[in-house]
Amino acid sequence: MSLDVHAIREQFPILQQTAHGKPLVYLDNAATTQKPVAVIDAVDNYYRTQNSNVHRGAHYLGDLATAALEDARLSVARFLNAEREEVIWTKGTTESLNLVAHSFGGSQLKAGDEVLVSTLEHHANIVPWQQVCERTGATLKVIPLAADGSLNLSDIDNLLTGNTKILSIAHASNALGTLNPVAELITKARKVGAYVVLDGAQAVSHFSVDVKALDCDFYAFSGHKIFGPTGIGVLYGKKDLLNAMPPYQTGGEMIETVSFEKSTWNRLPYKFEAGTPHIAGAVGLGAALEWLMAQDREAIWEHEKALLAYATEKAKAFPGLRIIGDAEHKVGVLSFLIDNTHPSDVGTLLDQQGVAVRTGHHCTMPLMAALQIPGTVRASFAPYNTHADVDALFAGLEKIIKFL
Ligand code: 7TS
Repeated sequence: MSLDVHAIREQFPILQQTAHGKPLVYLDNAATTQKPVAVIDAVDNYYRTQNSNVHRGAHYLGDLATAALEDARLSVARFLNAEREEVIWTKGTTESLNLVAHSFGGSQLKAGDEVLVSTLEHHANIVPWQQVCERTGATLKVIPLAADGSLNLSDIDNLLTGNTKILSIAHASNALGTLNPVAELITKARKVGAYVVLDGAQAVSHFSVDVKALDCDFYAFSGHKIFGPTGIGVLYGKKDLLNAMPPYQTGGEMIETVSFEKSTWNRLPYKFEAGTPHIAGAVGLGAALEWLMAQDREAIWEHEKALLAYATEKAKAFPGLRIIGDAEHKVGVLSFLIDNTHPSDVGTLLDQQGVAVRTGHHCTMPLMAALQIPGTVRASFAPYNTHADVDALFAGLEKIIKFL
């Protein structure tokens, strides 16, 4: 069944507006996605009818808010095929990865150990590991890049060794769209006894992810990149690992008992949720995941692949355009450069025509260095994008070429 894109678009009110007097063409979905009415209404309803603090059992509204927060957690658990207590609320992928790096990495790593990441990681999956390696004496190692923007795995058996304690890798690349062979990498990591962390920020909105089938140890994603609110995200972790880890942040909610001599920790998942959580955000994310799970996800994946293939074909025919990252397996991201133009100029001129893309290094400076480019222009697709959006992008580029 093909996707009814028109029916999907109607559920995203923001797409109906204009930008600089032109119909809005939103192609910056890798930065953040737009929100369907189901999410906007869930957040609105939460503040209108349920708002209270949670887990205090104090009164009627407190019970409603707690139930809403915990129902949202159940939605995440169902979405990832995880257990309820394996779902930790965070601010987003960045905080999720910091939590794993500092709590798990910080307690596991010692001098001589290695953490393996890849060249195409977002800074959020590099810098926390760098910090923890510095603190523990472990070494950060890097999987190199192949010419097409996929990972060069020719030397993987020398990189992933008995010294590798943690492999932390993007499920899909934000800058290039490359879909990494995570199943194969997890199998290899298991053989040397390494733990696996997946940065799912650019994966979960595109296709279904089953953490049990993948058998990863940790999985991180952000609400705002999957049709939910900003400021809320998820860390999935295997229960036995989470139980053995020290808390990341301390304070209210995450404790069992506190005295001036000693404090003890709450059970999972609360041990990792110090302070009042972003309740409305979690409710919105729960609604976003329920909305997405009610869609035909296979059809969404096929639709996005078709958009990418259409855009790639147009890009290849466009004079002076160089695609950056043309791996065989990709999510709907088209990164490119145009001869004799600067990415930010292209972005600004596209914006004037109502077309939203992102330009720059996309928080992947080591990747840009490896590619020897300062940045790219990036168009990234969501289920509500159409072939007409791709046409608008290329019509915009035609005008820019004439102008520049
Ligand atoms: N990991 C990946 C793969 C990402 O794409 C991003 C955000 C992050 C981590 C961090 O997520 P956050 O929600 O905590 O900020 N990527 C982008 C992007 O490509 N453009 O803007 C944000």
